[in-house]
Amino acid sequence: MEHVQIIGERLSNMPWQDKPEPNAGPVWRHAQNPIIDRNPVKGIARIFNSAVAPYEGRFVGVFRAETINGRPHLHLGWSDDALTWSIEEQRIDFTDEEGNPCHPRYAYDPRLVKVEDTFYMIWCTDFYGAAIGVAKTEDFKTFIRLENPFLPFNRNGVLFPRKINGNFVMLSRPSDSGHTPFGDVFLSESPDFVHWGKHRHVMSKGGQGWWQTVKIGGGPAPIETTEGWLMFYHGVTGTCNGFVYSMGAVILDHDEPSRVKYRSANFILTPETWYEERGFVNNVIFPCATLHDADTGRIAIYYGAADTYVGVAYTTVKEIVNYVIETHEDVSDDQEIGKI
Ligand code: BMA
Repeated sequence: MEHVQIIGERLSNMPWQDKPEPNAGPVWRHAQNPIIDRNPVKGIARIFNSAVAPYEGRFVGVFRAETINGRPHLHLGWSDDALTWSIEEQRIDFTDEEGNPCHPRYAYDPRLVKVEDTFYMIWCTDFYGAAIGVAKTEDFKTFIRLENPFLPFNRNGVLFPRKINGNFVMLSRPSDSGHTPFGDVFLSESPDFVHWGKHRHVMSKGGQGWWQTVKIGGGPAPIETTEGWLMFYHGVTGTCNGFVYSMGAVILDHDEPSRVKYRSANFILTPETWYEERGFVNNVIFPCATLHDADTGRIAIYYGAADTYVGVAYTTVKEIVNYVIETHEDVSDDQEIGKI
């Protein structure tokens, strides 16, 4: 696939480092990782599993901040280079659609996705148990919570960056309210961001390898490419010492994204460095966002490391799409439309 390209905007000021050695895998780490260390801001013990986006020439982030009483909330941050972040001490102030204060009791694993002129935040919220919360903003000053899209229990809500066939499309991973020892990725559509339906199964845990046998969950918003929707996701295996979270990559069909076109049989990043192997929860790589440049095909992946740090890893659209195609495996009925 010599000519695969990102369909989207240019982003020449995104962070970038060349592949350190030609034989390295398809994804390589930022040499100065982690980019966010412990105790980054007064009152916040750890920041990880967070989302970033370009905004008005610089970068904005929605950060999962574990406060010093252990409860996670969402904090805004700003950066000129998307590597050094200034994170606000106060958590994001949400209101409902009538302007009344409407704070989530907790909030974690945010995604931040621009569709048309609006930024949507999607996170795991408390809705009589773990469920998906959503909010919108146009200026990063006012944040309006919208109706929770799905019933509990659910996590890993990931919005596509444009409507498909006229509808918003959101991935999710039905779960339990605890540490969920199961889980596949599903998709739902909405014409108005209120009514969600046309639910489809997208992809199953499993495959020949052992790295994604327990559960999988969507990661950053899918990237539109000439080969389909490129999505990074997390895959989880169980060991004597608990779960291990690795990163995988999949390409979904352009018009019917519940169909998997190609899915790598291998993880593309697994805990290997001190900041991924050792932290509040050992052995976790949890991708939540990308920055990418349609001109060069460069992709920077933002991931939480060991539920403690934020790391960045790089690839190019050509490198990763070719890798996924070359290492493709059929898993279960992934290639079906997912309606039974
Ligand atoms: C998941 C989520 C993530 C976390 C992961 C590993 O269930 O809670 O926020 O990174 O577990 O602890």
